[in-house]
Amino acid sequence: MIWNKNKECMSRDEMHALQSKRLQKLVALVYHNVPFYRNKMQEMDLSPDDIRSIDDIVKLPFTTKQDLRDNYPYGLQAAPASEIVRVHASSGTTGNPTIVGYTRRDLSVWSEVMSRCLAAYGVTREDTFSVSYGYGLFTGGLGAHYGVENLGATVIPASTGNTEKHVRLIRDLGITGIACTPSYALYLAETVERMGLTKDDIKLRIGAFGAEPWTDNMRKEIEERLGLKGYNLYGLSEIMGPGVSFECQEQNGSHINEDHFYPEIINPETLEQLPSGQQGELVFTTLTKEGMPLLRYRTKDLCSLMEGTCACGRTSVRMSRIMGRSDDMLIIRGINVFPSQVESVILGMPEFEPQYMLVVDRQNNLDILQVQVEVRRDFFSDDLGRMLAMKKTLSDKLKSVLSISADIKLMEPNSISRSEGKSKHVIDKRVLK
Ligand code: ADP
Ligand code: K
Ligand code: ZN
Repeated sequence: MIWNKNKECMSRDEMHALQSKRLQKLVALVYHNVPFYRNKMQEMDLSPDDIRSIDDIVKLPFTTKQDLRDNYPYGLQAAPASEIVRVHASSGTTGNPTIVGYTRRDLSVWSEVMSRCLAAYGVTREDTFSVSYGYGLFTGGLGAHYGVENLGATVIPASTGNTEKHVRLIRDLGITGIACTPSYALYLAETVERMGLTKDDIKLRIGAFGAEPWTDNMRKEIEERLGLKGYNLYGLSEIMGPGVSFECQEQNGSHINEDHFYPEIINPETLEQLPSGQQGELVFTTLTKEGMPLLRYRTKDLCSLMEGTCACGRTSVRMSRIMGRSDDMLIIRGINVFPSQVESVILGMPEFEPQYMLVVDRQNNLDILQVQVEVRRDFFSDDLGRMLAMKKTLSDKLKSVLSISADIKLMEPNSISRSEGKSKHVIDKRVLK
């Protein structure tokens, strides 16, 4: 089903005109309300009048996560505080999280685009839909939640954790749809089997999977074991949250809600726009956002764009799967983790050498993060209690910075190898089959 035929099946000419009109309005807005953008444009000798169509977007400055960090917390906000009705946060590279404020209209756009995704997956008002992304500061939980409500299906705000209880709810309430990370879906399948149930005991038929990269093999396995059809759901907090793009029944690329989020692919080295079909870094401009609109935000996600009308009837540009990142961000249980966050915690504790290694693995379909760190010679002791206390302090600090638990392995000085190729602080053993 197509939620908003008007927008989703627009002719390319109409879309071009709509995007052009919206970009002009956006540029005028940020020029007047956001000193960061006004300064950047003035430095480039650019005035809002220079932007006449969406094709002029290449003249505009880029925005990076570092810019968000430098302007923490509200420096890039374009709407006055009285207009902001909700705030979400996602991980920053170090220290400060990224803060995103939404106006009432932003929230209604978000629900609209999420409803488009769900309708494309085949969700209807008859469905009971479990949202198993984390609720709270992350955009996953609440973002999907209001999309389900807006569509008119019944939402079960299950969030994450307590998987056995969740499985019982899935069975007892006849839950038909679920939004979660693909790795959590595999863990759920395992839990169903461990509880002595089969896919015939549950009624799940639709899965909305995202927040981390996954493959067609994972899709096949999840579909097989849970007896559902799994669709990709992509998004990021800076741009909105989940709902930026979605797979339709064709499962051939994810349709971008491009009347709201304008996509470009650039070469991450030269920053030049690349033609359709080529792989590079995905960049988004938020065409309608009021709270924190962004010009040409560099997602660091690597993928390609596909043009042409889809067999489903939608005319929007599609994006391929995310093939990797152009930075060192790791996604662990759907949560973004930067090695620099771990580094800053370790540098802040005199007990440790500035030597560490992150070892990421997937056991029983759950991501595991181990942090290996060298203890300074003068802090190394036979006193087990002291060593355990040191471990606990580090573990607590990491948990509060990363929002996920890490298993700490204390190492002797000089035991961590100093050069392991490109990202010498990360060993990622997860194989995306
Ligand atoms: P979310 O809660 O939607 O995951 P975050 O801002 O925490 O939002 O993380 C966004 C990042 O997560 C994206 O830039 C991308 O790297 C990754 N991501 C989100 N959805 C997908 C997806 N469907 N496939 C691959 N990676 C994804
Ligand atoms: K994520
Ligand atoms: Zn389609």
